[in-house]
Amino acid sequence: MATTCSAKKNIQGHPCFGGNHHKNGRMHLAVAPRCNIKCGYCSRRHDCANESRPGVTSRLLTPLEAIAKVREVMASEIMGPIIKVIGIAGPGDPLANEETFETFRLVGEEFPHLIKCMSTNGLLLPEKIDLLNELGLHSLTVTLNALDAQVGGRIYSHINYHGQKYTGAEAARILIANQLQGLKKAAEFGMTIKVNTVLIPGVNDAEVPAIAEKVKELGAFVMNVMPLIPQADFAGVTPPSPEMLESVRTANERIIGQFKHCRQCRADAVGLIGQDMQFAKASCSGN
Ligand code: CLF
Ligand code: SF4
Repeated sequence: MATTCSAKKNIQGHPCFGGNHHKNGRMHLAVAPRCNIKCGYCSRRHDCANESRPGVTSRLLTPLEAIAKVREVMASEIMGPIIKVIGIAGPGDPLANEETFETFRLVGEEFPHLIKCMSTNGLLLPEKIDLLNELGLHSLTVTLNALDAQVGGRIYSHINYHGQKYTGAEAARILIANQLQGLKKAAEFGMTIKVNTVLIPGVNDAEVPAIAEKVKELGAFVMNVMPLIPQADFAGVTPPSPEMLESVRTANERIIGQFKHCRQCRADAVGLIGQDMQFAKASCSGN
């Protein structure tokens, strides 16, 4: 039986959770290629389209390559003092890849002072949250785009769950239930939680206030409403205008804090948010 109600884990300075993002940076390790769901805005050519930009490709790392890269970056005079967070955010879903856990283990052993952060679609969160807690995960992002399974069914074409493929609203029902259950457990473990919601005009915009209320109630700390990047099934959808995004965030702010500095960064981003040393592709997966 898992223990609950742990002390809050220290994420002071985390640039995606209110820390100084002009001073503190993060390093993403692209160790997680596989995904277990299909979001309508995800183009497999670009993988985790939650936060990808088209036309870029990634270089995957094994856990041993990843820890070697952390060593290299932390030894750098310029980057070493900047990096406060090690994140795993794709290019697929971190929880669908065993490499994620091995990588966090290696990072925790060698760099215990760094904040460990992960972003997921949440499908496997209830069954993996104990392991993430044992590995010392500090902060967690869950990408949650709907509470209503009918709306979710328009966003997720299918999920692969315990060897079964589910489609439409049935798939969304399972996914949403697991996201909420996993989020609640993560909060009980003292993790600091952000919820990413991809704003898809005409599909889930009406859901956003209810998502904000629900995740706040379950223990989330902040919400990141992200504009749709139109591609794949949603290639024909007009993304939200900056004004629409701003008004949704402002309305949401009355319910839960809003993170507004997201740059929809890549699975192998290194450095300050928006000023990365290198680019390859999607991150903060769905992740
Ligand atoms: Fe990376 Fe995501 Fe952790 Fe940040 S990113 S796993 S919470 S350390 Fe940050 Fe990048 Fe936006 Fe993500 S700016 S895409 S919100
Ligand atoms: Fe793509 Fe991420 Fe959704 Fe998986 S969770 S389908 S990688 S956007």
